[in-house]
Amino acid sequence: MQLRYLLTFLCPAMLAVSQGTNSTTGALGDARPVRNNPVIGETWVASFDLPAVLGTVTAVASTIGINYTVDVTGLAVDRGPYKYHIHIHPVPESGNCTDTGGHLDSYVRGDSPPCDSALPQTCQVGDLSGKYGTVAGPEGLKEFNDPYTATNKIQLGYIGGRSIVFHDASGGRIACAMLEKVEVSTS
Ligand SMILES: *[C@@H]1O[C@H](CO)[C@@H](O)[C@H](O)[C@H]1NC(C)=O
Ligand SMILES: *[C@@H]1O[C@H](CO)[C@@H](O)[C@H](O)[C@H]1NC(C)=O
Ligand SMILES: *[C@@H]1O[C@H](CO)[C@@H](O)[C@H](O)[C@H]1NC(C)=O
Ligand SMILES: [Cu+2]
Repeated sequence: MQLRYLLTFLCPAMLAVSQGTNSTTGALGDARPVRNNPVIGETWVASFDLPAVLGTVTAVASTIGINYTVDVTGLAVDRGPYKYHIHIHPVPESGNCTDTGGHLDSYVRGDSPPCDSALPQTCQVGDLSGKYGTVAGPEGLKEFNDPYTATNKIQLGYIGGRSIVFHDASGGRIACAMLEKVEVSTS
């Protein structure tokens, strides 16, 4: 009798809690905006030199997160739309994009459900095309601010040692390049 009472009391309450929970939020919560990049304007670049993806993805440290410019060409229109992400590992000597590992997922939300671009804070931090749109080809041109990635090492969304990977419509990793800090010459 007591147990039965407990269950009828608890179940609606649990249901209410689970409905209120945002199912796409990561285990560590929603991504939080980065406001402590050490040098505003610090620039990182991933350079793509294949005919199928030629150009750059540039990341500039901003007061909140990072400003990105995607500027590539060569994308075959019949293989698009193309996704592009920050993956967690560097590109190996061999150039094999498989070795760049999975998406930068600092808040541990997993690949599914897919990113809802209306709620970018709930997406995988590295899912740039999910948050800001795919590119169709032959050019891929995008400019956006992503509040959740960082040039500050202590931040979950730190981009150092990561790679940018382009995927065709089938999901294949057609090109990858490391994000590298642009050293400013002082001469
Ligand atoms: C998901 O979380 C965001 C805040 O991060 C909130 O704005 C949105 O309403 C939530 N969605 C649902 C279905 O609870
Ligand atoms: C980043 O972009 C915003 C506009 O989206 C701009 O106001 C800001 O100055 C840019 N930051 C840098 C460091 O370029
Ligand atoms: C890339 O690496 C993966 C996993 O190690 C392997 O299965 C695949 O054959 C490699 N691709 C090439 C082109 O070497
Ligand atoms: Cu990817």
